[in-house]
This record gives sequence, structure tokens and C-alpha cells, in this order.
Amino acid sequence: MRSKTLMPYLVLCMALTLVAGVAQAVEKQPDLMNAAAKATLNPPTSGSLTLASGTYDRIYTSGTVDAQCGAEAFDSANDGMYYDVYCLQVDDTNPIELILDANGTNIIDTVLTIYCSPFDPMHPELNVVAFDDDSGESTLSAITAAQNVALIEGQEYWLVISSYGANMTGDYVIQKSGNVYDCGVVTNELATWGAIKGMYR
Ligand SMILES: [Ca+2]
Ligand SMILES: [Ca+2]
Repeated sequence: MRSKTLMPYLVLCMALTLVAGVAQAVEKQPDLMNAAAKATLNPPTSGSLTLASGTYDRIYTSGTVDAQCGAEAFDSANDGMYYDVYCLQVDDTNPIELILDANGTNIIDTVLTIYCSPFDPMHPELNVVAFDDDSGESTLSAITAAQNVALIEGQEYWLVISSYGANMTGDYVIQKSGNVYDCGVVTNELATWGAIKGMYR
């Protein structure tokens, strides 16, 4: 008697789980956010993805954030995107903001990923803290306060700016919240981890 009355509920739960699973498997989420960069006291981080930039097979996430480096990452069907790497640190525990500035960015579709140090382009699924595709203007990326990416003081993080798909080049400008500061830059001509490590140190 009891199990009979529960049946429709159980079937509904299973159906919802299936729907949720399918939705999570879709990489490109509906573009509902369009955070615009505000002027900050921080100098922006700017550069260019060019034909000389290193390439990697990027990941994506379902939006989870883990300041302790264990955000679950999935392999993207899009491979071989150009990327640049920056070292960043925070001086407080408030959520950070990193927003691609449409004024100065002409890459058609960007992606931002924050890693714990080190980022290994041969294993981009490791050490992931946060990821964003389209929370900025149009298809530009933004880590906003709403995403609650609060980092740990004194720890080095690596910011990877890349394109959504392969063969996308152009300039980028990233505005940063006041609690974020640069702790180094890695040149973009180097495609292997060994070479990057040599340049960074
Ligand atoms: Ca994007
Ligand atoms: Ca958007």
C-alpha cells in the first residue's frame, strides 16, 4: 500500500535526475549573465593570444568552486586553444572578480580558469579552482562576486585565459578586483610544462 503511493514520486525523482544529468553534460550553458567590467584601482592584466601562443586541450566545469584545488573538471570537445598564464594572489578572503573588459578584448569567445599552482597544460583537469565561459559581456568570461570565488591568502594561483574554441586569436583585457594582485607572468610561446616551469622560476 505504502510502496504503491510512493511509486509516482520515485518515478518523478528518477526522471528529474536524468534531466539534470543531461543538462550537466551540455558544455555551453545558456548565456544569462553579462557582467560588465568596472574601472578598478588595479591595473588590468592585458595581452594577446596569437599564432605563437602555446595550445592546450581545455576543460570546463559545472560551475563548482574549490579554493583547495579540487573542482571537478570535464574534458571539452574543443581542443587546441591558445592560452596565456598569469600568477595571482589575494590579500583578503573576499570573493574575487576577474572580468574580461569588452573595451580592449577582441577575442570572439573567451574562457577563464583559475588553478592552484601549478597549472599543467598536459593535465588541465588537475588543480582546478574555478572556471567561467560566458558570464561577461556576450561570450566574454567573468568571475564575479556572485560566484563566490574566495581564495586563500599567501597561496599562489594561476589564471589561464584561453579561447572557447581552437584558432581564435586576439587581444584581451582583464579587470581585477582590488584584492587581486599579480605575482608573475608566464610567456605564451611555451607549450610544455617543463618549459613553462623553467621560465616561471
Ligand atoms: Ca566564453
Ligand atoms: Ca555573457
